[in-house]
Amino acid sequence: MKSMAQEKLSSQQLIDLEDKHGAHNYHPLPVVLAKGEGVYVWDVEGKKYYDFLSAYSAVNQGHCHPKIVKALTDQANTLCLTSRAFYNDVLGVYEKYVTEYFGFDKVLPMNSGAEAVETALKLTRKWAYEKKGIEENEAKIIVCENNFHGRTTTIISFSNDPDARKNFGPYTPGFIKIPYNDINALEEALAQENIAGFMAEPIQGEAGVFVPDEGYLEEARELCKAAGVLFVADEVQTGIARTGKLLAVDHENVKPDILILGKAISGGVYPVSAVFADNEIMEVIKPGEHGSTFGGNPIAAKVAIAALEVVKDEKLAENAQVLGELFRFEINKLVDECDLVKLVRGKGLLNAIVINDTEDSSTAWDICMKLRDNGLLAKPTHGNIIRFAPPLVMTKEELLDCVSIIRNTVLEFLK
Ligand code: IF1
Repeated sequence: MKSMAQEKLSSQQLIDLEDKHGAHNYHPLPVVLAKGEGVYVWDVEGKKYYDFLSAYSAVNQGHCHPKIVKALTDQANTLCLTSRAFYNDVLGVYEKYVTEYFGFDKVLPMNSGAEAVETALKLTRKWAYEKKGIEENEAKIIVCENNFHGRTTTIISFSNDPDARKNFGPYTPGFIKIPYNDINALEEALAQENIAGFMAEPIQGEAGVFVPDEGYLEEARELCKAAGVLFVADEVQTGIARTGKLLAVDHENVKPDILILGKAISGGVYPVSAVFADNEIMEVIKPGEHGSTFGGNPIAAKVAIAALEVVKDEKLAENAQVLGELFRFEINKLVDECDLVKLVRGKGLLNAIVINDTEDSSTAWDICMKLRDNGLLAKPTHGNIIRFAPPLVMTKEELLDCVSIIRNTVLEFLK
């Protein structure tokens, strides 16, 4: 008698298992994936799809990239985890590689994006007390409305998304919310007392791919510098070539004081995140003041080096830039052709379409269900917005094939 783990289960059986035994903290599109390769994924029944979400921009290098998987398996067969109680022969090599790759003196390695965001917040506060001279426990950090920086209690304390925040109190104090892409609001907030930092996504992903005005990031950086406030860029979703440059801040030649990376720094093969800063900031963290069991482990380090080499070797930023322009050009034809798609926006291969319906309508979801039937996987962010973020290894032919799937699905939807 085969155990359940051995017998081949159907999609529905697997959905039922998750429903019965797993917390219901997600509402996935009803498709059960079993294999991934490059821009493609296959479901349990063998149906092939284009992946147009890339695990929320973690799989920029494409599914199961052979070079990254080899780095994982080679290291996993050598030395998986030492903890930071001891040195190992990988971490220092990785730290040199990534700090030179992104142009900072130092890196603090963590695992998830939220952990890296929390690390950046702690670093900003500690710097404010020990270098800027703000009175202890009085530091304030400016954040933007409609932000998404992760799911920890402190991070959701400054979220204005009721789903992310409700009934998780009491909340962490010390944050000031301002409208995104509003330089005057930032200037006013910076004039307040005890401001330690300003943290923002260079493009607001979950909010619906909101690209700020040209010059916003540069002006924000200048204002922070003038005010003696740290500019913290959360590039967990926009980083690693996703928006057509290595980092989204590169579009404006802005170097943040603190850079936060996650997701595709590992190509989606292993949980890796990192916080970068120069010595004057990073030196406030002393031994025993911050850490993580798995942070910077040998597998994470080797996987991240391989994933970042792929970004350069395969010119993924350049490809994202070119294909992103082509995608928006083609989808704008659809905007002109039918009322259902109000607009398309984004940078590089981080894009979204706004559906011409109310936020609480099921239209965006229904369109994603039909896209699934037509062989393309995407998912709405909020209500009437569908994010489109394929792996950056996509070819022009594959992208145009996806555009025709999206176009035919929307037009079919109108019938
Ligand atoms: C979910 C989307 C949401 C992020 C930014 C930090 C983190 C994220 C800019 C935290 C994570 C993920 C989380 C995942 C869905 C996805 C997401 F925008 F990417 F689509 F939710 F907003 N900073 N984003 O985008 O990184 O701890 O997840 O590694 O929680 O549903 P993490």
